[in-house]
Amino acid sequence: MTQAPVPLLLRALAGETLPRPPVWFMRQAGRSLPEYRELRTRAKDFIAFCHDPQMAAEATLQPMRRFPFDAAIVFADILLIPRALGQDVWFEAGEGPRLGELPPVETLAAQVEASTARLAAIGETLSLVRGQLEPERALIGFAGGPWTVATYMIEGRGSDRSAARTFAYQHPQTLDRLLEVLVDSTARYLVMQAKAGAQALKIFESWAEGLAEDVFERIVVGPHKAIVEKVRGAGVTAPFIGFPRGAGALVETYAAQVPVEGVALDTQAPFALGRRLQAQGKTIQGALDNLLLRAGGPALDARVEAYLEAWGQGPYIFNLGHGILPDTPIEHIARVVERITRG
Ligand code: 1CP
Repeated sequence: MTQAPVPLLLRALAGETLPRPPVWFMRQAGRSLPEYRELRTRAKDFIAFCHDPQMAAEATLQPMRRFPFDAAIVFADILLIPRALGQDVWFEAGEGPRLGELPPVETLAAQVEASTARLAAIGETLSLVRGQLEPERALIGFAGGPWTVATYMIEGRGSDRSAARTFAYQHPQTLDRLLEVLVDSTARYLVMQAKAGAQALKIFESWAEGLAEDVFERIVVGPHKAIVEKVRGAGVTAPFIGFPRGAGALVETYAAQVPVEGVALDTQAPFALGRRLQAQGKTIQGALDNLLLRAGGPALDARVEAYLEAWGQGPYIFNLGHGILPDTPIEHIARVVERITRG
């Protein structure tokens, strides 16, 4: 019997430098694909879509059929957690997420155990996808970083986060307690995802920018450490990718303190910073500008070569610095993925 091949993504996260990096793209499932837009018309709304395992599995697999990506990411959203904790969440067509009033934190805390059961459909999606995905392609589960999720819960929508940051200064104890509740429910959710078939776990801290170092350590580093420790404590060995987007120089503080295997870098990350993290034993992921992917042309080709040269000598996962934009030409995606997988 021949042994199943270990997916390149998992080899990279185990610290291996490979002949070519594995590649996947944030938001690879979704609005840039016509087949996604067609599928989307069949769902009552976005939340119902995420909680329908058949449809969500189909959305997860669509980009895998079209492109030779090395990993799939489960179709879901970071805002499923606040909903599972009892705060209203809905999506306004063409605008984005909206959340109802923030319930008292202890009311949310009482829902932590129930929240995991309310997210069972995402586990079913993962099992369905794992059953259909080739063994050499990895399946990624994810959740939002507690601070990022808290910004939506506090602001009630996507925003510049100024109200949430003000809240962090004016009500530090309430914020810390809210983050604790989110750490608990997120850790349980990620354990459930790993048990259902997720082979790597990503924490999207999309709004980590603009925080002073001590605040960053308190509201980003601490909660991420706690999540990883809880998930590990539950016996899960799947590697983690942490994505403190916008953290700038504090990415190094993050990498030094959070026991994640992989650190995802955003578009501003200098080559030298990536190499330092590799030298410190982290696998890095990133960091192509999603605007450059959309723009295409010689500048895109040149930048792809530059990343391969700068980061290809250490453990590296090729990806974007933020998610694919809806109007990105499919040929641009195909061209970059072809270049990376050609080696
Ligand atoms: O109209 C539609 O079809 C919904 C658009 C959409 C999609 C396809 C939303 C609403 N979420 C998703 C899926 C999604 N969200 C995935 C699926 C897997 C993949 O990457 O292909 C993932 C990983 C997310 C994660 C997510 N949701 C993040 C973190 C990553 C990031 O982009 O920074 C955030 C911030 C969200 C919130 C959210 N959900 C949807 C939107 C439009 C937003 C952003 C709103 C804002 O700008 O504040």
